[in-house]
Amino acid sequence: MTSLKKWIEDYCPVDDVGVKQSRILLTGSVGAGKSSYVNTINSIFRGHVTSQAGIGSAENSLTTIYRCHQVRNGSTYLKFRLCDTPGLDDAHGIGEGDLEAILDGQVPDRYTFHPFSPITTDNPEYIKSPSINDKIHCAAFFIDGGSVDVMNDSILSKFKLLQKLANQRGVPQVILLTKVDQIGLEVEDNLSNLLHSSKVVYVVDQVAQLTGLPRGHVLPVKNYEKETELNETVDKYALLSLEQMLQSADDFMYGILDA
Ligand SMILES: Nc1nc2c(ncn2[C@@H]2O[C@H](COP(=O)(O)OP(=O)(O)O)[C@@H](O)[C@H]2O)c(=O)[nH]1
Ligand SMILES: [Mg+2]
Repeated sequence: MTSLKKWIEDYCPVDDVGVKQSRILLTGSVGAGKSSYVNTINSIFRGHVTSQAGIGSAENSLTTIYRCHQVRNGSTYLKFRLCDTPGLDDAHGIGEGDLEAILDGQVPDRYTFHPFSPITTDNPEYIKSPSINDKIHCAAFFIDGGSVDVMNDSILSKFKLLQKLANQRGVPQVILLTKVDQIGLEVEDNLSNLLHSSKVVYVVDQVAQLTGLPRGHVLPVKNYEKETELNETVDKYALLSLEQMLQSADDFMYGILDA
């Protein structure tokens, strides 16, 4: 655990590519736990449970602002950003146009999305000539593991959209399977056995099969939501998922170097 945390503290994007901080896109369904994930990662490096990204099922889930969160580690910032979106949703989220612009680094931090009207090139905020530093280097699609019907058709079609756009750009994808504490009752009682719980393994397999991603790209996590103190198991799975996403971001950059 401490070595995992240390790895992330020491993490730097691949040399010679010109990326200062790797950018991880957080997308998926509204309410799947994207903002809570930002808070979870923040909490781990702050050393106590904290809340920075707007979370919640009421007005905050309907947040329409793009935020590229930095994570503070003492007096410095870690070398990645967690780019939080409202999620892919016809009514409250963003659509294909905004998603493409985000992947390409054309949407600035703190941009306010407008449902049904994606950012356009004539928008003064639109980043016309994004550098590699502005682009997304790894895309995480969040799925609520606690919902009974984990992968309904609508979620699957949103994932397929992300997959299509990310593949066109060579951006690696992972799935973050959140709320694993809600998959089975006994899991909540025994968080430390989370990964080995057959119910979680079953859902991971199911999601991998439906999306066509390798099982190792479906990452189970439990976010801090009601806790007031840090928990080793929560930290471990959150850090494992982050490590994997940063390694994927590096793969993307090596791909550019080797092209
Ligand atoms: N039990 C449980 N609840 C969670 C978890 N992650 C998020 N939540 C709750 O799910 C709701 C939506 O979370 P939020 O982070 O706002 O979702 P977002 O729309 O994807 O940003 C909030 O009430 C969170 O407290 C988790 O891992 N377990
Ligand atoms: Mg959110």
